[in-house]
Amino acid sequence: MKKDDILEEFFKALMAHDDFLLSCHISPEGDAIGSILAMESLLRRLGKKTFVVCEDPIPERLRFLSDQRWHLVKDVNLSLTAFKALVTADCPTLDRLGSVKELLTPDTVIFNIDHHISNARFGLHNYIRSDAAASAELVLDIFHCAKLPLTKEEATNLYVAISTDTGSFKFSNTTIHCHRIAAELIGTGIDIEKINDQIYSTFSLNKMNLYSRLLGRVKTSAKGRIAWVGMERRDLKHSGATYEDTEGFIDFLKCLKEVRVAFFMSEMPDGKRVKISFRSRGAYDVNKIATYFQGGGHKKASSCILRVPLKKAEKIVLDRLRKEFVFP
Ligand SMILES: [Mn+2]
Repeated sequence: MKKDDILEEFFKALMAHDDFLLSCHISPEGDAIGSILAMESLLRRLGKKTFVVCEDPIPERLRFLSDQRWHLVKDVNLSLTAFKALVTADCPTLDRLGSVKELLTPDTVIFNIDHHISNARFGLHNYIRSDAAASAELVLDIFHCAKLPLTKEEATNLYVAISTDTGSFKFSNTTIHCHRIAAELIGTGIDIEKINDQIYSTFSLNKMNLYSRLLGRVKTSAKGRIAWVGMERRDLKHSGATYEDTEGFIDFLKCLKEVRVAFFMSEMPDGKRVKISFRSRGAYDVNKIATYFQGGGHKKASSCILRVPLKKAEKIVLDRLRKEFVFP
């Protein structure tokens, strides 16, 4: 089926339902949040009953998006019988919904909107395009289908989604189409200076202090082609920073001139697991590394979790990188 036919059919199926639960993956980021909030608004404007529920809250730096509609699964007593349909966005598997998955019944009709190449196509209706830089591109397609002009709030949600998934229109997934979409969104009159400042350039002093500790500890190998930092729980305690504050540190680490692969290891709250984020430059596919450790993501940005102490995680990851990649 052609892309347009798939979209039309997806939209038609959506319109056949009246009540929607909307959700995305645990630890939601810009694309998941922006896509779900815009989708919720679209369905509501079309006269549908909607309810957004997620395992985790919107992170602090994205709290300027309208979060009054964002409900945590632990706070709501949902008898799902009222909701016959579920819309997911940016969620590659049902397991990534976390405890929201437990709200589903065998009869729940699932609408799955995503751009992950690894998407498990778990929906009865799937609108998946791995050529899209963000799931929000697909949500915008649905707006076009509905022939609804975007409100400023919806445009802000979609702009944040695409901006964050393309690293502020800098990653290699940024296409002409992304810029055309950005132009359409900016055309609604959204304040991109304010949005960008809030997403990328607003640090607390505690976050600065955390970065300062971590930057004093950068390690490199393979003539600087690999760079990494390990963060212990006590780094957060000493700096007063939060896990959320560590987001973006990996992109900073990748700035090192010679680096081809950078990784950031973060000791998790239980002290028993380590979350590892990868970034790469050039042809190095770090999705392969993350997938090897049962994680995932994209070619140049991925992550996984290892159930070992920090020191051991460092050794395991370095061994894998040296096995998988040849560094000039
Ligand atoms: Mn995404």
